[in-house]
Amino acid sequence: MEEPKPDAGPAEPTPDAGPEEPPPPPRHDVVEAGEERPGGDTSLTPSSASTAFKRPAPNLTLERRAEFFTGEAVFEADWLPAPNTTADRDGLGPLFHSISCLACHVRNGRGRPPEEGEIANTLLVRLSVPGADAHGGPLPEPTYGDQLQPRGITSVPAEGQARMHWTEVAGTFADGTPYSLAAPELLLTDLAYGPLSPDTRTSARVAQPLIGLGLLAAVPEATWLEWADPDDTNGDGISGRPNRVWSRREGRAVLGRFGWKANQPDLEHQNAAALLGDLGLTSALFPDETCTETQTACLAAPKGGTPEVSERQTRALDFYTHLLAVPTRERVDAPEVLAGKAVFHRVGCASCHRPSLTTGTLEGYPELSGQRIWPYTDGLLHDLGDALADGREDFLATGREWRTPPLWSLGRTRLVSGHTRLLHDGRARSPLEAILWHGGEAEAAREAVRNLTQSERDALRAFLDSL
Ligand code: HEC
Ligand code: HEC
Ligand SMILES: [Ca+2]
Ligand SMILES: [Ca+2]
Ligand SMILES: [Ca+2]
Repeated sequence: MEEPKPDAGPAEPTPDAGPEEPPPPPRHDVVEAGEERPGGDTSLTPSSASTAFKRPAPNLTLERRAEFFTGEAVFEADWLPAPNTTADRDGLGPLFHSISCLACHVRNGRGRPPEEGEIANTLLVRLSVPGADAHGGPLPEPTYGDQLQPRGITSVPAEGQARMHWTEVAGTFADGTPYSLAAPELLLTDLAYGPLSPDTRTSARVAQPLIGLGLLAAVPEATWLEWADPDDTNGDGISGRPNRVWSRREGRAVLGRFGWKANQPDLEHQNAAALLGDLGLTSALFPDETCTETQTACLAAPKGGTPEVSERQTRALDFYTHLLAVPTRERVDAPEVLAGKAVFHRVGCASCHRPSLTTGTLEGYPELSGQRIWPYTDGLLHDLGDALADGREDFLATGREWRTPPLWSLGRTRLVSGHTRLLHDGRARSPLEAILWHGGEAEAAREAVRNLTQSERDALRAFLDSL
């Protein structure tokens, strides 16, 4: 079967044109047009490494830049419990995780898991029990709801704390070089509302980097779906399935695009869900606090308005999260980087981490429309095996499936976030460790990496660092 490929411009190599006419093998050790600007016209060369994820897209007009900074103020605001004299900043909690969005998405980068003995800070825990709600979503745990909130306002006990116990697991590359992976075990302690339901499913997830998200929102659904191969009809061991999740706004199931399991349909839902679950702030889309029936102090606590976050504020926040510039790449033409790019393609990373595509049009966002972008994702869910499984279903995503995360700006993780932790729960300490955790559909790619020589591994690392 012919492998579908969106956006087949002349510069795009043809991966598979069917048995009749075998095309010349595509070359990946050369610079491709535009790849140094992964966000198309929203790309920006950052002037400072630590603010690289905080810049507005350079193709915004001056007026729209002002709206961006209004949204930034909402994103960075420290919220306060109600009632408070600063009425446009109150309503925090009663149960919450952080007092601002920025507290988890530090410098708009990624969170990290707790070290041994620490409590989780920029990692959160989703909870559910088997079954599905009326819209096919996870069924909240009866007492603690769908997320563990580790903090409460004065009169309301925090739900509990998330910690991790780490075990080193030794392995070796085929050339005999040893490596070690840190395997996490999630521990929920200090549970203030009694035991969790015995069949509770948990999913520990770190905060994701926030660049380029509007571009991903602007990718036509058909582009992602062309890459889906749920029954692996082309027999390459890689399936790829879309998630379908509930849109409150549209009142129907739509393609899931955001979150580690593609569990949110769009940035508007993602942001409003974060306001509620992470900060305890109600908005038009999520008007009810997270308190469950048994959390009486939570139910009795004062509110900061109906809803607590105004439409003006959510609109600005949504604007902001759509239009964060994607940093430009460096060293795209360095020989080692190009050698690593060839390895990336040869071992099959690009089957899921699809290098490039073109956005469609997103209403209200001309800056994001028609852009050739290089996110290195197919936007689809993949079974990555037992070791990474959380065993928790999230709409159509099984307990073994995760959405292929974009890899753009991967190499900036340390300078932006101050650490190099990767994967949904931050267990990997480097890109190479992230690869070594891959299993399931990515097992062949992982084994191919285990069989690389030291210099090929170095080249692959140089390529990933150059993104
Ligand atoms: C407790 C830490 C925490 C706080 C606070 C937080 N987030 Fe997040 N954020 C996360 C995690 C974890 C995810 C991944 C969620 C998932 O997979 O279900 C995420 C995902 C996102 C995404 C989607 C990214 C992607 O690539 O799909 C956006 C957008 C986002 N958050 C915006 C916000 C906004 C806006 C706020 C403030 C209202 C906020 N976040 C507050 C932890 C946090
Ligand atoms: C079958 C699809 C698939 C293949 C093949 C694949 N990946 Fe992944 N990759 C994923 C998924 C899904 C995740 C997220 C897993 C998780 O968080 O538990 C991921 C995560 C990653 C991450 C961490 C990203 C982050 O934001 O934390 C890196 C780095 C990565 N992959 C690189 C590679 C490289 C390099 C290769 C080739 C050797 C490769 N992947 C092959 C699907 C794939
Ligand atoms: Ca509230
Ligand atoms: Ca809760
Ligand atoms: Ca396939």
